[in-house]
Amino acid sequence: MSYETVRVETLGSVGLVTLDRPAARNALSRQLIAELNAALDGFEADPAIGAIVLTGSDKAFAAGADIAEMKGLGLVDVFENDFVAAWERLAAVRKPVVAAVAGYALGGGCELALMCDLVIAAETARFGQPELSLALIPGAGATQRLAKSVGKAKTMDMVLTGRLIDAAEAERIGLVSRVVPAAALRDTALAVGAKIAALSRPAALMAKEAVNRAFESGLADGIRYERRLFQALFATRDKEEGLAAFLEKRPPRFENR
Ligand code: CO8
Repeated sequence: MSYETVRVETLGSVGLVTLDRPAARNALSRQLIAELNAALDGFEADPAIGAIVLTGSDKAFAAGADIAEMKGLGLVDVFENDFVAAWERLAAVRKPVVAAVAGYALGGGCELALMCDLVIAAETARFGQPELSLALIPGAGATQRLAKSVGKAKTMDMVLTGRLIDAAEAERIGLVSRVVPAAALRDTALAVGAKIAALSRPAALMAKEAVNRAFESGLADGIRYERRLFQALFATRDKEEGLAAFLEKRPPRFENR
């Protein structure tokens, strides 16, 4: 597949997708989302890939849904083709996904970051949900995912006032995992991806699935789910290898089995 709005690279065991529509600050057009999804499908299916990094440019991770594309669409148009549904592909990726955010992550751009498992932000990152200024509301999950990750007070502030928050505030409120200098963003995210990709694959996927369960279920249900996945890992060879390597004071050699 040839791509026009994203760049797709394989760096060892890490798949890197770079959003690449500089003239529109990486606004998330239908074409861009389709190409992003194709890249994600490819990395999901590739057994050599253990983690995915999603990034944008120095200026913008993504400035949100493509406003020009939405102009002129009516309710029946967006309802009939279930506009926004295609965006959820990212949230369904089973391999761990690291977002590396520099510059603006606004509207749907902030929502894409929220679908990733870890968000690493450059000091230049700015997060915001400015949809109300367009007489819209967030449509790709922010009212739910943002509220679950940072709570009601900050979510209402971001959604109702459209205030942009900087990287330091984003880290303080738990929207991002780490903040690094802009020059170190790509290397840090790739190193995090490589570290995750070197783990036992079934254990990494089950860990992601178990943490995500916390956002979908009550505590007792989530704890039971975690316990079953934890127990399931006793069926893998990697579990024996991981424990043996620790006891023998050597690095593990995982087979992803
Ligand atoms: N859509 C389309 N084009 C855009 C977008 C966008 N979201 N953002 C920027 N552009 C375009 C501009 O129109 C401009 O084009 P041109 O050069 O042809 O005039 C070009 O990108 C550069 O933009 P600026 O000159 O404004 O660049 P600045 O660096 O001065 O500012 C900003 C950058 C702050 C990012 C500014 O462009 C901006 O505020 N953009 C809009 C942000 C916004 O409102 N985002 C929310 C969109 S709505 C949304 O995301 C809802 C998601 C719902 C779910 C998904 C539905 C599918």
